[in-house]
Amino acid sequence: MAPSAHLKSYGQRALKQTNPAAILLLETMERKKTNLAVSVDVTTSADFLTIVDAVGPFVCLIKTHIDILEDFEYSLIERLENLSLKHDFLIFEDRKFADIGNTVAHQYSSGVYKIARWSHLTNAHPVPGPSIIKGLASVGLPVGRGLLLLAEMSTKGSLATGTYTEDAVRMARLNRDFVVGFIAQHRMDGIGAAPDEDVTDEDFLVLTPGVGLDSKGDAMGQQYRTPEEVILDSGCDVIIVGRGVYGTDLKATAAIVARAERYMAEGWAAYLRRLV
Ligand code: S5P
Repeated sequence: MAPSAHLKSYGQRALKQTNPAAILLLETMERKKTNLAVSVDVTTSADFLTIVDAVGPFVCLIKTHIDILEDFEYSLIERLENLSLKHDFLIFEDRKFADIGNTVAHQYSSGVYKIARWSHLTNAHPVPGPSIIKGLASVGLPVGRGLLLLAEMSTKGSLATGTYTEDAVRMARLNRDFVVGFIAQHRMDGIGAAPDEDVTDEDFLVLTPGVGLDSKGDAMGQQYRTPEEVILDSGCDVIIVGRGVYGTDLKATAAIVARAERYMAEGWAAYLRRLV
């Protein structure tokens, strides 16, 4: 396999990307010296905005599940965008699209959430085949958005392994303008390439959930690895941390900030160790 692009700095890698969302993300990581994304999986707008404001200084990316907010109103998006400008982070709606191209195009552009308007990155399961990328790209590409394919999952017993993962990478390779990388547990460069296929310059971003410092998993199949295992050993680019940062007491803002700082420091130290 070719020497992996991930041994270069995030800033150097930004220069080689063509998708605007991928460039913005890598530049932000370099500028803020963070590879931490926080997944703010809470159910009220007040908690959501308080946590985003608290962790904003320490993250390159905020990951949302916008549909779990019980009191969602579209005005929340403007407040989220203001925080994204205030703290200099990107937004990733973890929508996990999984339908035919025509349907996902509507789900991405329309409905209550109008995801493509505000989310720099979103993701999709490759299960329907390349048509899902075509549908999402028809909405997202003209407005500079990027897509991540779920090539692997963090959960016990995940079916996204082996040839499924390889096929996901092949699909991405054929849609390099819009697919900027993967939700995965390992680096994906060169996976599934034909022997005569030149993938030397390949540089897909790998964003990795299932990260925890104080726990190995939860009661519902989630599995955690440390930032060092994810960034240094597995060559991933971004650690995605949810409960490890926001914890169980959503009002304990000082503790949330302290945990965000800790994950940021661990993720960045692991990245510095892998740079050659
Ligand atoms: O394989 C995956 C893919 C995703 S996007 N495993 C995951 O856990 N996720 C998401 O990452 C999940 O939906 C949740 O929002 C976050 C992990 O949260 P945590 O609280 O377990 O860190």
